Amino acid sequence: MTSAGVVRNFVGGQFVESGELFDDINPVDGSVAARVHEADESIVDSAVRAARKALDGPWSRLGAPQRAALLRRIADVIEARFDEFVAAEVADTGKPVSLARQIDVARAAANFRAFADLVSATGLDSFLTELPDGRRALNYALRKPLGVVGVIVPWNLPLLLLTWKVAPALACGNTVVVKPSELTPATATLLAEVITEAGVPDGVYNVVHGFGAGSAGAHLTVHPGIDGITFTGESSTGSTIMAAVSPRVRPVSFELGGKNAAIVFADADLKRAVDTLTRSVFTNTGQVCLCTERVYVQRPVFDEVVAALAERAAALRLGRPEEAETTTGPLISTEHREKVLGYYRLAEETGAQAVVGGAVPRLGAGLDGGAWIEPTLWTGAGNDNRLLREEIFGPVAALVPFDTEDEAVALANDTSYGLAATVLTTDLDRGHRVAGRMRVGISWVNTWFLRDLRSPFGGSGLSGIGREGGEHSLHFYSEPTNVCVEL
Ligand code: NAD
Ligand code: 6OD
Repeated sequence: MTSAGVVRNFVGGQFVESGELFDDINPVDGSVAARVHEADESIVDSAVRAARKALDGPWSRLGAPQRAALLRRIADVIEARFDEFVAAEVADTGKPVSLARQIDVARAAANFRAFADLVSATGLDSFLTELPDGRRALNYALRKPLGVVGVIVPWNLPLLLLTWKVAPALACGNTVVVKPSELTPATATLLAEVITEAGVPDGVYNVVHGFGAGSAGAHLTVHPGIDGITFTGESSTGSTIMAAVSPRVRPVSFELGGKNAAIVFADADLKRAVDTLTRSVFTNTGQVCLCTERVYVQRPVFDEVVAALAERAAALRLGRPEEAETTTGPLISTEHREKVLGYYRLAEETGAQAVVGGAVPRLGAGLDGGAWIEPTLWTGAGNDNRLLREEIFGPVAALVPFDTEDEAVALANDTSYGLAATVLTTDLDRGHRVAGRMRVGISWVNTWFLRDLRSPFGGSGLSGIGREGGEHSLHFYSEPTNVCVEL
């Protein structure tokens, strides 16, 4: 697939070229990681047709235990080719090798195993019906796949987010056409080799490359052969996709943007709180939808938390992904850096103080063509400042003092997003109470991004529609048919 740095589409079990190629840029130094074949309308159409044919072919005759066995085999092959996946993910994103190993690729294998286990163990409703007139019936539900599912995913955790959707879709017997981000096409394509090697029939997993509007993404969303769309990305893109599928009334599952808050109470274990914030603000250079960008700190410990977090931010090591001491990679692209730098300028214009960072670092050694940016913390901005209202998606947070629990809850909930929150306290009653009052899909207490793949995942408000994870994924990727047998 990526031989000689060329990335192709994957349709009906074959790698497919097109007339148009675009560059896949390595954000570490701006070099070209690969040349990518962009899928035009006819390639997208052939991918959807291949998926439809596979849906009605031998794949449809496999039961859940057989599909689960294939999913486990996929996980085994990912692990056997672990280093290839790490290298591909790192070349596309510039993230530290350690991060790609611990989060991205490890979770890809875990996603396939989790949904193999789940689909093997989960039943559906059955009722013995006894009507007042004496008739009796057995009602039971069969799980049917949704059909051909379009899977559109972003660049920040490319393989993790792709497999989070592909694994349950295949577990439920669907076929998929996936559209990875134009910025990170490699691991979705490598997965095509793995899926074939694991013995999954041709056409079950297809990959089309390209951009959104006017390209593969948009072609997929308007294709009449698509039975549902699962999407992770920006809220505004979710809105465009919803409009594109609405004439055909297809189901959508959306995991969208966030403007996540952390609340630090004065009774928190401050060392643990600062450790947690260091992860929640700066992991993956702040490019995780769950990352904290607003930190509300109770006034008696405000200065101490600001100083300690600034010290941790200053100690982050920006550098080449393969160097052991590197903690922090570049942003995904220089275009994205322009957007993030717009907020650095906004901070200056609105009188917010950068207690650390605030600029583009000069790293030298061939890295200056990359998308590097300094991890940055601001004070002196309030909830009315766009710094605290808009998703920035960089290694940044604004810290704001508060006095009472009610005030902290009101500040944290004062947003149009609703993805995740983190509550830091040693008072467990308060932890449960405040976590439950957060208007979000995921509320953590004294931790961040600790995941159980059986639990519901998704967002409220602008952060999404629906929940995936565990049985919630099975609900989206399948449709129950009720059978009623009079006894
Ligand atoms: P994006 O919305 O720009 O792109 C995501 C995907 O959609 C890409 O594959 C892109 O090519 C495609 N796309 C863009 N326009 C399209 C269109 N008109 N039709 C069809 N497809 C289209 O998002 P991004 O910049 O790649 O990713 C960052 C965003 O993703 C952030 O907002 C982040 O919060 C969000 N995100 C959310 C979650 C979550 O679970 N809630 C997880 C990761 C990222
Ligand atoms: O952990 C997951 O399952 C998940 N969907 C994480 C999303 C992270 C956002 O960037």
